[in-house]
Amino acid sequence: MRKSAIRRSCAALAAVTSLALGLTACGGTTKNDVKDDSAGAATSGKANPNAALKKGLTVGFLPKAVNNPYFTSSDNGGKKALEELGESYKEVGPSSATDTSGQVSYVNTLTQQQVDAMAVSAQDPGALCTALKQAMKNGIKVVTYDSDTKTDCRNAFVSQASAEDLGRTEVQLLAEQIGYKGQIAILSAAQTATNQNTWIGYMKDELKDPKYKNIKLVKVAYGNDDAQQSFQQTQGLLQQYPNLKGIISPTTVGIKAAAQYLSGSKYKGKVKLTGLGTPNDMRKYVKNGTVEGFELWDPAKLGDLAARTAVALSSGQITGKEGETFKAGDTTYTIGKDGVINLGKPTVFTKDNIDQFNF
Ligand code: RAM
Repeated sequence: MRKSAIRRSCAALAAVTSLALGLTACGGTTKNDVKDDSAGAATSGKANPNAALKKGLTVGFLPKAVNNPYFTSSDNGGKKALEELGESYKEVGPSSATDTSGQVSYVNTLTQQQVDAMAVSAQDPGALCTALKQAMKNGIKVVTYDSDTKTDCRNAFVSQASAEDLGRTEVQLLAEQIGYKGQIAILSAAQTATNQNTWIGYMKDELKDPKYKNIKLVKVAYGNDDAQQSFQQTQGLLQQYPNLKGIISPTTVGIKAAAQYLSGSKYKGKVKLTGLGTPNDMRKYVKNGTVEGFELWDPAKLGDLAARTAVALSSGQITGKEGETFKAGDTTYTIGKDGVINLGKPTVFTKDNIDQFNF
């Protein structure tokens, strides 16, 4: 039991009984007391940038969905970093990106297992809050990565890139490809996904610029990060809007399924497609003329930074406040507003550079 949990149950115990056994146990020093006290700066709310990184920590990764290859890459990046630092890694998570209650149960599981920190990609911004707050009360550090929750429900958010940049550049990429004219649609992931919804917000804002006055966003469809549903949604978009000129799919599962549909249809090369995809998934569609350009960050680097952030938090080097700095690998990161840490700039992939990437 963690120190705070011990304190709570001791208070309850003291209130109802004066059982000598219980009080002795509460007054004693347990292994976990020592462990939590050594967090020092972190528990007292002040960062100690010179604190040594602890070893032997357990960090649990909880992606949106475990069977999404994007998260296999990101979480493997986290695993590698943790092994290098002398920590333990575990991964739990639902198999569907729309199983929000499943994600809540996995947060509770990690809390019960007394992990030192968890890295979570939230399917829904609010749904995990109660469970994540309970985890933090138990002394567990909570990092969101890839898709955030509310700011008070985690210690820090490791963001793949500036959300604003991602949203705006996807519109810019598609606008150029369709000659700034025609109907466009968005094929997103789950309707509740924080990351996709934030990017879509910036896409809509970008489209307000007069240079896009001849472009009309006709629909936002949701493929739920499921290959079959995304494929069917793409098919449905083209049935409903036969004059559609382009699609933005800001999800690796969505863009791959949309490319697969377009590439086997009469729309190949005519309906433009961009968004966020992995070079390995998209290579053949770039080479066969279905897709001109799309973007992404390296998911393994995102997982690596999430893991190192979790360890820095658990070691008391940072607490998640704006302005704190810490070293992850060779790079020094500064925590920004609302506890956000940015990995860096995404890469745009085209036929000219795609073969240089293998993820
Ligand atoms: C999917 C997931 C993930 C997102 C990527 C781009 O794999 O929705 O959250 O960041 O696409």
